Amino acid sequence: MVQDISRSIEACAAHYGEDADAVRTYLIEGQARALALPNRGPLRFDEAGEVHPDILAAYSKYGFYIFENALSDEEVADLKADLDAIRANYPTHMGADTDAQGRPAIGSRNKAMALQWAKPLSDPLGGTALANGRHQVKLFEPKAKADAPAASPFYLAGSLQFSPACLRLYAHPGLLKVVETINGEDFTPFHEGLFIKEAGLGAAVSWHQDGDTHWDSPDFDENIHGFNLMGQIYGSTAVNGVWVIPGTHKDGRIDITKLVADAGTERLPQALPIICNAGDVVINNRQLVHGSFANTGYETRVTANFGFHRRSSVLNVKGAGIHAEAATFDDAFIAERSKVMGLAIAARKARFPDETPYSYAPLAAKQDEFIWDAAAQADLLDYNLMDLSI
Ligand SMILES: O=C(O)CCC(=O)C(=O)O
Ligand SMILES: [Fe+2]
Repeated sequence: MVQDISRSIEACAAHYGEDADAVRTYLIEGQARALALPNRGPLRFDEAGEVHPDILAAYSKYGFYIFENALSDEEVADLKADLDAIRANYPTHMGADTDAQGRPAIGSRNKAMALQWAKPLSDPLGGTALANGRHQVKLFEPKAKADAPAASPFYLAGSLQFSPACLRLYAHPGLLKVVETINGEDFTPFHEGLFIKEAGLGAAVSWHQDGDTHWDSPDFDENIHGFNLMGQIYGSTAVNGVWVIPGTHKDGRIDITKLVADAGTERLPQALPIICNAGDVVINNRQLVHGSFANTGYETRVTANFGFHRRSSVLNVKGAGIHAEAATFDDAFIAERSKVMGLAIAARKARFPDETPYSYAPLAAKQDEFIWDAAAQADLLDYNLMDLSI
């Protein structure tokens, strides 16, 4: 069952003046092309407990795959409740230290990157040098309603410290089996965050590819910059969702300015939207050309992103410095950052005691030492200073 977003498609098209018909057609046709691709379905394993080869083949071919209903209703409800608490703890305005109840606001104690704001419906990254200039073109910025705030939260980095439900999601055993299959059992963390695209406010993320360090590596391949898992808390649509160009994760670095110039429009004809219901989780290759338009529709999207790398992609590599200050990731650095996985497994076990926990090979001998409680959650403060940004 796909959400009916006809009203949002109309609302979106109405922002584009003489391009309204083109926008409407792009959204409707993109949605149809996305739903026709054979890269969605439940998490499936064969008799030996291995990830079903059809999933791996489709992921490799298209660069993304949608695990439908990967999250239980209970898990989605936990994520929504945490998100409500996070919203209630937003600073009263950008730069404020306290929330509406006078409490220290989310992010006010952090040294690391935490809550990021954007002007409603803007494209804050496109055409700028931010994130090493990876967002090459600036997207159209629709006009927000007159009563919209000057800025609204659009990204929360280091999300595992702010949300026990996100921490537990990080240890989802079926998803981690997929991670292990693609990146090896000694896989490593990358970075976690929430993309917040509130209805009528959410900013755009211009077309880009995520990787930074390994494009010219002699060992370059489709998996060298890792992938993100994208847990959908409310669902994801043609209007509010991420659009991707399938297969581009194999092509190396792409001149996006030229793609847009050749197409004569920012609505890249090769792209299609990732369409999900709440509780679906996407695996998205970081090398895919991807981006999202401003959310002019009536549905909010919040994506719980959590990414992973192959150990060989980060070990003794100097980081890109995008998600955290550039450091060289030696064994000890990676081991320290990976402790979050041990804590996440413990947190998940406490909440879902009947589930068989994931066994993370690098910590298997030490897993019992991880105890999740409020103090352990608080100790995560600024854990993302050690993100493995490549
Ligand atoms: O969620 C979005 O709108 C952008 C996602 C993205 O760029 C990413 O996950 O790397
Ligand atoms: Fe991205």
